Amino acid sequence: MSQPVLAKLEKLPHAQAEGASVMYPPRGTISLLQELPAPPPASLREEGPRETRESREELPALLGPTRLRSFRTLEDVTVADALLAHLEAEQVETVFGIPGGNIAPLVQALRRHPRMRYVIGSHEGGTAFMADGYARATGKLGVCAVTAGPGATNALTGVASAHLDQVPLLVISGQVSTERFGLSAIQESTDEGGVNTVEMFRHCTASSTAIVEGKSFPRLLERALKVAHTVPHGAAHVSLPSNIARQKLERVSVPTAPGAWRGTLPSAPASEVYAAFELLRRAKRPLVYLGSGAREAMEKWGREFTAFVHRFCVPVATSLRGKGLFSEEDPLSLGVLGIAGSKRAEQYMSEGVDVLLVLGSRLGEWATKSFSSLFHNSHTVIQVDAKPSVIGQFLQVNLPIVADVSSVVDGLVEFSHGSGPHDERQVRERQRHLDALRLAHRAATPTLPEEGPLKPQHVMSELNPHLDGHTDLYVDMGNCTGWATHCLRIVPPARIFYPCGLSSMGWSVGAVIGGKLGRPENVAIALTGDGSFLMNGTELLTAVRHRVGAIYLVLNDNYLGMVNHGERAQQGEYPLEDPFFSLGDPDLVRFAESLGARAYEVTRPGQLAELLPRVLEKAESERLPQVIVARIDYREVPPYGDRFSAVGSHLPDAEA
Ligand SMILES: Cc1ncc(C[n+]2csc(CCOP(=O)(O)OP(=O)(O)O)c2C)c(N)n1
Ligand SMILES: [Mg+2]
Repeated sequence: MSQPVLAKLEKLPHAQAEGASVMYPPRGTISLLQELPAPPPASLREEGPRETRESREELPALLGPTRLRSFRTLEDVTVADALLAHLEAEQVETVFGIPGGNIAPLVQALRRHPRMRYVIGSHEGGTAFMADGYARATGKLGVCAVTAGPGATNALTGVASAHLDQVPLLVISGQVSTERFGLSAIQESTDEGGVNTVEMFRHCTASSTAIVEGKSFPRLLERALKVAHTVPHGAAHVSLPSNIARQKLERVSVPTAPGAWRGTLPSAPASEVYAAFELLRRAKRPLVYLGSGAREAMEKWGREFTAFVHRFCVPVATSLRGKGLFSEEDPLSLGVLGIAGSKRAEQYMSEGVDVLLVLGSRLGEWATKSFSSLFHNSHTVIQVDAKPSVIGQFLQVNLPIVADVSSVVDGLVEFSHGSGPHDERQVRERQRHLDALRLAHRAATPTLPEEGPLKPQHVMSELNPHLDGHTDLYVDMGNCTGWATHCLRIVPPARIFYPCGLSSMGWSVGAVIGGKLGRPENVAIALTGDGSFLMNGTELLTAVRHRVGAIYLVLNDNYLGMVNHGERAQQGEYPLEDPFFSLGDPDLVRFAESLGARAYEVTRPGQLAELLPRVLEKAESERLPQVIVARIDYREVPPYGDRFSAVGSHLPDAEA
């Protein structure tokens, strides 16, 4: 915060940063007034509960970038209504899930709500994926509301997936009425009966809480929201018994704007950023490695960061989940370093790196090419992460920085304004080397045959020119993960998202719906395999019912291809054609059409390039899901490298 703003703040004796009983500065001292909080939902007005404002006529003021949080008091509302008022303050307009008796009061409240919609999916797992996609596309909270028992157990995979990918998600699961606890009521989800869903979610969320009476509800809900939003983001679960959801609250205080806990991560100490800057500036063979934890930083400082690395000629690689955070068309981009990553990133790394700056990557298996010894060629390692426990988990780190990644990027940029490269000649040499590396790899890239069977590489090269501007690509788990990572060149603001934390198949099929609903102005494309598509493909119906113009590109090889290839690489016993991993060759075009989607098939090189412009246009004009089934050559294997042989094997020797 700048000094003038601080000084201004200090002069206002009654101003507090946050709190329910904020005292506001006297009228006239502040020129900028915060906009009025939203009016109460029509349903609340109709039903009669009264709303009062805790604030005076004077509303909280804007002080530079600092906004005081304000609250309104709802009177005589149900817990379910209060919950929605909280979500509205978080600017959530869509909740995903499937109804059931034990979540009915919340679903009814959603149905009555004038500004929020409840998107009912086909399977709770799919709806949790939708909430995940919604959160990724919008940066807001993803919310999923499911019933007790099977609703919760079905949602589990999607919730775990979001949590492991650090996506802010709230899952509210229904629960039988508290007076029925211990009676083996239908779908009771406690220790005394059924599956204890609070315990179940505890293992795959950052917090899992049972609400057992109305008064503590706002506090517990707010706590769950804080946990989901605190960096690293994650999932939070709240179990809401039906009688508590219906309980009337005489008075409840509800915020009118998103929680103030966002963006409150500690900034890196200037001395540490300076050390990182000097190490990079003096390095002979530096490398910046961006993980998904650098997403916010790149969205904020991407342009400045690009200017910074160009000034010092520092090459940039990304993890798979960080793909596209730095333009892959930039001459300093080495692409993805990791499983199915780029050969030139690998080569640069194998020649030795004297300073490796890791921004927002925990360096897990995807990111390190199955814990490749390549990474041990780095002399000095700087790792920046908001979460201390991930620092140093794979590499010994010489300069650990526990802080907001944005603050480090911002700091590096700031320091660069005061000084140039340490050794201009060294920089020019590096530039020449990187140019040569790029040209050599370009020359070594095989050209694709124009005739013959459609290969996944054709699909990628025909898709790539359409991933421009505001396109969000949701990549599933399967061979599409490898193909997208290896072949696509992502240039921001286009974005690519993966479900690598849990690595669950079927994620993209739901995520693309949530993403498109959250950001309708963006083009939303799911890249998936036929097995994954079959897992969650009934969600097409959800997209049709809600007029979601999501695009699906299905790599149809009629196999659980990644597993088929992997088993073959490890065992070598069965041919790829063995029916053991095949999918029975269903007609995916007719399947998609039967659910109301538009569907197309491509079987030859060139067809996708011709079809895509029409499909992109139709997705927007018809607002219906568009499914392109690409019948690909099942024999093509993405360049997974050691991953196939590493499954179940020992770790590579660190000294190797
Ligand atoms: C929910 C889930 N089940 C099983 C797996 C293991 N698995 C990883 S990829 C894969 C095959 C995916 O098949 P498909 O979607 O057809 O993609 P392909 O690899 O054939 O392109 C399987 C079974 C998984 N990752 N997630
Ligand atoms: Mg397949």
